[in-house]
Amino acid sequence: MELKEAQFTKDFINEIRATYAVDLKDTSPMEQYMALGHLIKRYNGESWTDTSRSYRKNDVKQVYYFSIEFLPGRLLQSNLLNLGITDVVKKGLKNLGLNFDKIVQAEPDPGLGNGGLGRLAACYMDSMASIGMAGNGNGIRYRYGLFKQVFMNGYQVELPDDWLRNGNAWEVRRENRACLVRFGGHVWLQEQPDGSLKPVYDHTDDVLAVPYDTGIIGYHNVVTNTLRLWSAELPPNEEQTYYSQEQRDNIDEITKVLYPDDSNAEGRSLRLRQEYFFSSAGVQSIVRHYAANHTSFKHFPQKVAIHINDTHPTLVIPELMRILLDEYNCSWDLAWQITTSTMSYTNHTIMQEALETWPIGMFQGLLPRIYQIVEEIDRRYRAEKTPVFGQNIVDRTAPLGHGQVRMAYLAVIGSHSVNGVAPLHTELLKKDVLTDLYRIYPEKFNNKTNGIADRRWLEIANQPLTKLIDSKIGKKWHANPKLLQELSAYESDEKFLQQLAEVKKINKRRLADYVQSEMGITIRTDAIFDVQIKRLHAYKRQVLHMLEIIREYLDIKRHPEQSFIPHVHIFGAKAAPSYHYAKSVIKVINALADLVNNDPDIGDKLKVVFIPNYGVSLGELIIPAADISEQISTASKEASGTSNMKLMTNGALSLATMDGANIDIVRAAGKQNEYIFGLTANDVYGYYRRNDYCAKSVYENNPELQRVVNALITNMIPGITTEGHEIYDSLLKYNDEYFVLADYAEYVKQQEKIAQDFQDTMTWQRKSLANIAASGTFSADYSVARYAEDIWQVPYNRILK
Ligand code: 26M
Repeated sequence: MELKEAQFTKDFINEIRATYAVDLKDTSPMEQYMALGHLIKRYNGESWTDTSRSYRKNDVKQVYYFSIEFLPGRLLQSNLLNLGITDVVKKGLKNLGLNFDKIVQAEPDPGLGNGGLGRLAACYMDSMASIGMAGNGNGIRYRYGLFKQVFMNGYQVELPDDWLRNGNAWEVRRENRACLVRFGGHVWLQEQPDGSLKPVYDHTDDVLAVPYDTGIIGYHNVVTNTLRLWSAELPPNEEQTYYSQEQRDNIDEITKVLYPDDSNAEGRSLRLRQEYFFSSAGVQSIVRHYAANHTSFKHFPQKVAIHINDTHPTLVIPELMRILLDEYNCSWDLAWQITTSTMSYTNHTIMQEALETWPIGMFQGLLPRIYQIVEEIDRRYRAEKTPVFGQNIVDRTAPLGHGQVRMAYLAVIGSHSVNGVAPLHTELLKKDVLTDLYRIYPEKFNNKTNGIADRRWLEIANQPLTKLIDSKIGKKWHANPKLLQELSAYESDEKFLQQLAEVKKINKRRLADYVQSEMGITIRTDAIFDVQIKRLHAYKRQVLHMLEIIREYLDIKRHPEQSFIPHVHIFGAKAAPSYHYAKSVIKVINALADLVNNDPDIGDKLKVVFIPNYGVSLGELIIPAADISEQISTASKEASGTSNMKLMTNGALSLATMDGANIDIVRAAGKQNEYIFGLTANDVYGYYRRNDYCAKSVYENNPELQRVVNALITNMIPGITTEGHEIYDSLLKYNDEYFVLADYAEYVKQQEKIAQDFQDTMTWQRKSLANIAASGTFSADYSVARYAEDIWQVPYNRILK
């Protein structure tokens, strides 16, 4: 948009006066931020209205991306960037004597997601708007986001994330678009005068779903799409219904807090209520909007695509069926045809314990009408498929089985497309996790490799690097990130490689300052910054990284005279509050950090920094400073990973297993530019098949490994008696479920190679450059364009091949 500095300054001062009734000099950064947010929202209002109007006028097909999590990060800088007014606003604020960075930091970072799944949804929202696609988000407006993590005596403690405390500058409450969502009660089918059956409800608990919309601004293209998040409230009280405190609490509870577990489908009924709540409200509002502009539902799938981000929103399938059957009198066959043509599903995990199932009793009690519909889906599925495929496979794959509603199976059966998030992951879905359903519906399965919002992760997070890149290849890559490839031309330009090294130094300095001021730890910026940032999970193997630190520590202690390339090991990771083992790993890493960081024999050769409360904002600080990107999951377990892509685009070299999208990163950047080690997915499946992995014999045959692992139980690390034993036992007593010991030796070899290679700055920066240049292909712009072409069948208007 066009904006003159004088205009901006005037508007901003007016905004401050009108909102806070004080002079600018008496406002806090939070107030300045809120005023700026409101102003930008207002500036963009017209474009938001115009976008909606033009979609309606041209009857453009809409995508609705349903996700129980959205992790957008702070929006101020991203909105300024996409509107093209960053410089004007920065200059204006500076001339008013204000500190832009402080204003940016005052924005709360909405933690409405756990990790990869929620962040992916947010990256896709940005890209859909940026490539000019009619894509809307649909989710939950949690009153409290993911807990704030603090460490007390090295243990994780969870504090509430009261992110709405000062209001939310970007959202618009739209009470006039609210919907009623029904839970519980009784339902029976009553014959109508025309012979049809209509459900009649009795004693239901109704909840009002109120939408809060946030404009998602496209990059330099005047498109503003909508992210709609639903909040649960008391229904309007026309009949003066009395609500007991318990009833009020039950309603309040639905959108109060995000479930902090991203690995275990716990099966709590509140979670099921959350899932139906936003699925139902979202589908109701889609249908209402559609019906206001169309007379027949026959062409609904030509105008609407609904995407199911992991199984949590799967109830959109029976919910759309319900509305078509009960409210629009469609026949079952027509409703089913419309529904399956509309729905598509992405699977994000192959971990068995994350597959959602609900006990039938709970499901039926909470959602009686939806259950009837699921039963009918199940009955018809069995009737249709058994004659063709036989009883056994149909029993194994039907939506209902073993007393459970099986959400992933329902999602596959009710969708026309099922995709994994990296090529290996998609193959594993076909061969393992969903293999029976793949036999029945081979045509539905396809791959869509994840992508990231590189404008956020490079342009905003790493301005020094962006400037340097722009100075060489111009700015066209901002809208077409594959053009980063043009940087390859500079691989022998030593001056450029030197500049690249200097940029990295600047970013390391920025992180070092944060670590100094927040944690009181001094780190040297000429050390290798070895970074592992992701949720804490056994399969992600933070323990392997921890063993490496013990090895380095012992090494320095035994050979103090030997030269040692300085290392800083940086962790960021939240553990699910109920995940005992993960919390023990945090405690041990923190105890190890205390030991190492305070040992005078170690000095500044080795530092361990576990930065508390990792999230999007800290990612923006840490990622640009990384030399090494630890992507060390057990092969076959990480569906894709996306921090691997963010670190790559910021010039970090991957220390990685051949898992998830690491495989594709290696292919894109070249094996010589990464550090690859460990079992392959095939090796891992081989062990499963033969059942012959023996962690103990790996341990017994490697004396160095023994010394390192023994450090967990020999009081070398003060204060971790039980936690050290737990990890030790997971490796030796319980035979090392994630093959940590199997991969140890090769991992260490690569760590040694890294220490060697790091000393040759030119060669190192050349590898770094190769990663940056090849990273454009992992832009979410392309991922979303592939979804648009292959799955959603919707147009977009930026050319992306
Ligand atoms: C389920 C039930 C109850 C409570 C919480 C959940 C739940 C929440 C989040 C389950 C899984 C959740 O997220 C899984 C996730 O983040 N998966 C990651 O998705 C990324 C994007 O595709 C991939 O890159 C990661 O490899 C994958 O682990």
